[in-house]
Amino acid sequence: MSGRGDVALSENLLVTCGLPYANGRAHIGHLRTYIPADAYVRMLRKQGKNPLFVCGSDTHGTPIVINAEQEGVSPEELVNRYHAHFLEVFEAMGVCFDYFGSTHSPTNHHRTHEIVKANMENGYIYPKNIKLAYCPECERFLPDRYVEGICPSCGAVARGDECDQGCGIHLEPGEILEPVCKVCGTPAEYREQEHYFFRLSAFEHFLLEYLDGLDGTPYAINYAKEWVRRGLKDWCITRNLEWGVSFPGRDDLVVYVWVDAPIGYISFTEEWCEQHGRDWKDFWIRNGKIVHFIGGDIVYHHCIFWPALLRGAGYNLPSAVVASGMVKIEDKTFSKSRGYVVWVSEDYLNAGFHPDLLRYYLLSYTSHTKELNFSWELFAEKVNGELLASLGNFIHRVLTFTHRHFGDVPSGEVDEEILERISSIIDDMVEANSRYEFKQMCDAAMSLADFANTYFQKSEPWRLIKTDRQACAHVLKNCLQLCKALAVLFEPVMPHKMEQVWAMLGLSGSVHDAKLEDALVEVPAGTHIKAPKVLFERIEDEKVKMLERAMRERIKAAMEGKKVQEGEISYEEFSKMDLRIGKVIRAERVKGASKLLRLEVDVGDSVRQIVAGIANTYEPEELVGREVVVVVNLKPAKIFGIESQGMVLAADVDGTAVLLSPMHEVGAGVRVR
Ligand code: B3M
Ligand code: ZN
Repeated sequence: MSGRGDVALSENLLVTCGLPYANGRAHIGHLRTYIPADAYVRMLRKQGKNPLFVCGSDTHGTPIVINAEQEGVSPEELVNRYHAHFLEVFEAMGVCFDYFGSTHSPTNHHRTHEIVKANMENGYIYPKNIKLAYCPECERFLPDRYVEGICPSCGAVARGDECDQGCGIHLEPGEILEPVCKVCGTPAEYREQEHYFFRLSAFEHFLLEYLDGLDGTPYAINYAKEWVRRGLKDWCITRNLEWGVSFPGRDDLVVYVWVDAPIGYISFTEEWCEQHGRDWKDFWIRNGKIVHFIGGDIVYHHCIFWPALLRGAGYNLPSAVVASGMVKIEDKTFSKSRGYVVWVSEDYLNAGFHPDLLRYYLLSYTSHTKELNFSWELFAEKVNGELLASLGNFIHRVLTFTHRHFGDVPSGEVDEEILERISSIIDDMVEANSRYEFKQMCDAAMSLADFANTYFQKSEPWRLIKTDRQACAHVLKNCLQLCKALAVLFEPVMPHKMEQVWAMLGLSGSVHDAKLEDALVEVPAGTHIKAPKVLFERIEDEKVKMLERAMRERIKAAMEGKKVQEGEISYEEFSKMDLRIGKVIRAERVKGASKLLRLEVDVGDSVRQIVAGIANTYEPEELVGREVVVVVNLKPAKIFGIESQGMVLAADVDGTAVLLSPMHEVGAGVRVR
């Protein structure tokens, strides 16, 4: 991390990034948030605004406990391993956090207790008895991902805390139907237990006002307002786990991970301030300006739950939430399990690519809130077509020509026109950065490189050197100033490469410490210019093809693996399913379950009662008399307290169920093959 402790922090400005879960390796999805946040901070530092930039490992929660159990290590060993991994990746990628902590630190345990106790004293956290899934075999309660079952809302298979394969809703403990223990497969029972709830419903009015004044990416903030308007449910904020931050006064319960994780932002501030003689309360109790950079999938937590928790304890509130768009790989939805992923170390750095090339791609590809597609072909095009052809080409030609014909930087004044151009680009970049529009920031800097190439080409120094050495020197003076300006302006985007340019210009100090106005300070006459090194290497087609092949092979392997995991079935196994045509004779809504209908279906030899998650697509009356396809030998199951004696088959069109029906009437009970 950057050793900037001695630099005075301005206006108690704090910038954070969403904390990476310490249970998996770094991938391009992480960088989608971290690189823009880093560029944002670097740009502020170039304006003399020195924010404190913190992040840290998110070390609690059921996924980590389950992963550790599967790997046969302790959760502590697992999180320490990935904490070190992320530190390495951030170092390599030039992400210059001032501090990268861990939510398992004593400071975070303490701060979490303080904030939970303050909310309890203010009446925002209260105990309540709820029914929880319990495994009689493992003799333990089953929080979150320890349990699987049926989503009460759409009937899909769901996890304890989220209907991740169906309608996507967040499930509170005790809501999932037909719970089964994920560890041993035993059907779980429901047992009463006292847990603690955060009174989120009490903050609706406050949140609507707060969100009206919140800065950041409008799309995310409007989303949050919509959720508040729909009404907020209180959150169960305790879990039956050993690993985590204990709930004050209850050593059998830990706080839900989304309580102690954001509190990590405060704890990391505290830990940095402790080391640098500052007061963390300047940021989190008094008038700090706090900017959270997050992925687009955790807006709810950062715009609703987190400000309410802070408010309930009397802390300062975030000033901005900057949510990045999601990532696609080769135009497919990002998916580690299906192989649509780019691992930062394994796939990128180990392939020999310079970190700054990927930084440039991520920042310049699209607007921060839009979806970013990564493909090796597009990556090569941007490197070869923009970095090498424009920025690298200009700098290399100017330094080579100066080295060959003058050796040192010529004396003389830089043209006013050149300085004005640089100044206007600086204004454009500062303005784009303030709106979190990093593509516009990159494009402005790249437009200076294009201007510089055109100026060099039009001035024809190779002709002037033969006819008017003085005039040639003057052109080079202007071009060297443009090289310096490009180094300063591109530093937030490509810090390593621009440090090289700074050194090739023979400039003292570091480009990291240069302020924007230094772009206008003359490159001192007489500075010796050595023969320059090539700044950007071309990415050859065969390398792209090799990388694309590796990606395809991984996707194929993942698919094979998935098939084996899901279990390919033989015809014999398929024929065990008894599929019949059924005629709907009665249909009605299920009270209290917006997505469920109760049907009575004649399947030839009997009338079956079937509960189906199709209430969003069909009115009950329109189904009576219709023929449908029914799985008649499915084990009966209780859904919303009603015994369902089979399943009607439907196509899932983006979450909407469309019933299957024979091409023409065939009669109830006919077999389907
Ligand atoms: N660890 C990662 C995620 O859901 C989660 C972020 C915590 S930020 C306080 O993106
Ligand atoms: Zn079990």
